[in-house]
Amino acid sequence: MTGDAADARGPIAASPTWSPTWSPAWLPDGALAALGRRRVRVAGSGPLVGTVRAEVAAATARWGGAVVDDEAPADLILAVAADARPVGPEGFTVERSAGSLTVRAATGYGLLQGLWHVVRYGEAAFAADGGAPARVVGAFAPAEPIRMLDHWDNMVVHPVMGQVERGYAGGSLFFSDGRVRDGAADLGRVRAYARLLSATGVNAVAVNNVNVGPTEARLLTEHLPGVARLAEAFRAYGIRLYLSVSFAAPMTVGGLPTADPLDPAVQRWWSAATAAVYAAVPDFGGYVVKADSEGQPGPFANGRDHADGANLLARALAPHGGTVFWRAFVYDHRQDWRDRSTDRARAAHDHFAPLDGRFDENVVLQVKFGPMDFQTREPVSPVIAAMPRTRVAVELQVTQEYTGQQKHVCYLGTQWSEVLGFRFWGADGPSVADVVGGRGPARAGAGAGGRAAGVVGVSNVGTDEHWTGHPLAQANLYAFGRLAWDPGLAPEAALDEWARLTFGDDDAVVAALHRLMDDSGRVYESYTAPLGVGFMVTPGSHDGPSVDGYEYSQWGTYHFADRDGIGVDRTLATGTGYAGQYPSPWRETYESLETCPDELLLFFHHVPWEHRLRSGATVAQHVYDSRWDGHARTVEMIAEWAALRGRVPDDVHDRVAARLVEQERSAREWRDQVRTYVYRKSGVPDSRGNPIC
Ligand code: GCW
Repeated sequence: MTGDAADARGPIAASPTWSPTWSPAWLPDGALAALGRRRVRVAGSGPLVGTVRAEVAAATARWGGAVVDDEAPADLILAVAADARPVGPEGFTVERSAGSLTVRAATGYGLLQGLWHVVRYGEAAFAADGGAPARVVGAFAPAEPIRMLDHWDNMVVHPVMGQVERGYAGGSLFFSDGRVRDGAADLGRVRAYARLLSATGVNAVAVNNVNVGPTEARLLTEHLPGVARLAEAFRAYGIRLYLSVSFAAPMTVGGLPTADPLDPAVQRWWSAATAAVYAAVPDFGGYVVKADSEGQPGPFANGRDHADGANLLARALAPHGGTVFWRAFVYDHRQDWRDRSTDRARAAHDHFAPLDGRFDENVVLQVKFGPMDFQTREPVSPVIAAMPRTRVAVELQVTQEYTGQQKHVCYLGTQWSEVLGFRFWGADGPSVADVVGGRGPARAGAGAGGRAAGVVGVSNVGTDEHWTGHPLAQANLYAFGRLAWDPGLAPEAALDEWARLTFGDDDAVVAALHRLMDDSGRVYESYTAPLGVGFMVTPGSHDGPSVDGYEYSQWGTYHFADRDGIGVDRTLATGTGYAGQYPSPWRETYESLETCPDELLLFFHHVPWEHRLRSGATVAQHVYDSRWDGHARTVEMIAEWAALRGRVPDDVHDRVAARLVEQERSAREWRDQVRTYVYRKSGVPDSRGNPIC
């Protein structure tokens, strides 16, 4: 939801502070120690090979190894080789022979990824047994060509949203006082950020908010020199820069009387503006667009559709090799809550599925993972399955808008892994990761497996010294990149990599982090909105509980609780028909009360309070118990973290400890509000006898 004057909001973003120092996150000095102790040879040329060489030089100087030349024996060889093409432009191979490890890639980018691969395994990369059980040796390539982070950063501080919309980690890394940052310190930090992202596999960033204000609309014009500075910092690590643009820019920036996509003057304006961007940033990635969504301008104003709108920008970008990311988050945000036939969950599919086949090749349709809005639990958006002739990217939310606002520990790798692994056509069919990676089902007119795009995440960073407010939220940023590169990586394995890189190989710390974090998404879910119903949050800020906060509002986010029951009937038989937007078998699975998974029951069905879940508990009792136990778990978490004092840096320990106290308080508030609400509405007692406050 956007800043809407009529929408009451609490405090949102932390004040935009600039920290002159920052946490090394998952690249502390020690992370490069194993490599730094070796004799390393780097072969190849070009800017990214230069980055690899500089990393190796710094690490060997620090840890006593050496950079060696062609003839000398080496423990590690990193080489760009013209014939090393079996793994595509971003991949690399790793071989071991006669005691040395050889990384080969066709490009500097692939070599840089090979370097991070070796860093990630530490000493195990060099172990005589091949680092078993780690898979050090082999051929590696990303499953998803697009691995992008979108920043919702404003240049000026928005009166309601702060500088970073839904940002919980301070101000913007990129902008300050209405300008793009400059100066060595500021750009040095952007470069440090690029380095961290590169080590996760992220290869694209959009630097400004999709809600584009008047100042930000001019990133395309007078702020271009600043954009070029940012692009340069990212370029050193192989990351391409994108801008969010306003569909109305031809009017607001260009002074034209219309933004109609079919108007030749509008088309000329976009072509000229885009050419100017490429003159400043030759490897510019392209545009991200939120159109006809929550008040942003779009093609509907001129009676055009979203294919017309997206293709307008795509054609301006095409001569330069750029791409437009067109968001599918289009719905009626001025709904009447009494109207039960309008279902926000249906909206994206209703708007976009009929347009399949009409988008140009360089359009990527960017679809939020669920049909509503980044809730803790939603079904996977059926739009992803409905567009075989369109390039589709799935959008995840790394920033914790609805998942604890970086005050709660909530490891999101688990959720993303479930989303990316979801199989629309049943267990033997392709997964979401396959579909967005261009490996979908073969369908008439769609090519072998659809078209390739990838994964986009909304970033969770800011100027905070820990980057992410909650230091443990760094794991989400790390896991995002790793799962976008390899969606088959177990979320616990991604967490393990992050924990060992960040805190070193202290098994007690790593084990404690697994205990705290592996299940933290489910713990969060267990004390907040139950069984897929979502949106029981404080309107505006989305922070903390308000069971009916959005119930009688315009936003289309209802749970329909009354004295008899709760949930939204989205069946074909008696509801909004949303379940029918899925292919089989899911349309039948969701349609039936008998087969609908418990965790999504209230998303698809309106049921009596004493309806029995597949687990055997009634809905009311499930809500009572899980909220009670979920809160109890947060009490344990405080003690588990306390035991790590002295084993992790003190500043990290203090910050996490303080936030765990807040998490416990908030979980208690959630527990009490939701339990009380259910009891008051239903009159059903808690059979376990825990107090209703
Ligand atoms: O999740 C909602 C947020 C808005 C955001 C919007 C979107 C950038 O509440 O703050 O606006 O989604 O994704 O466009």
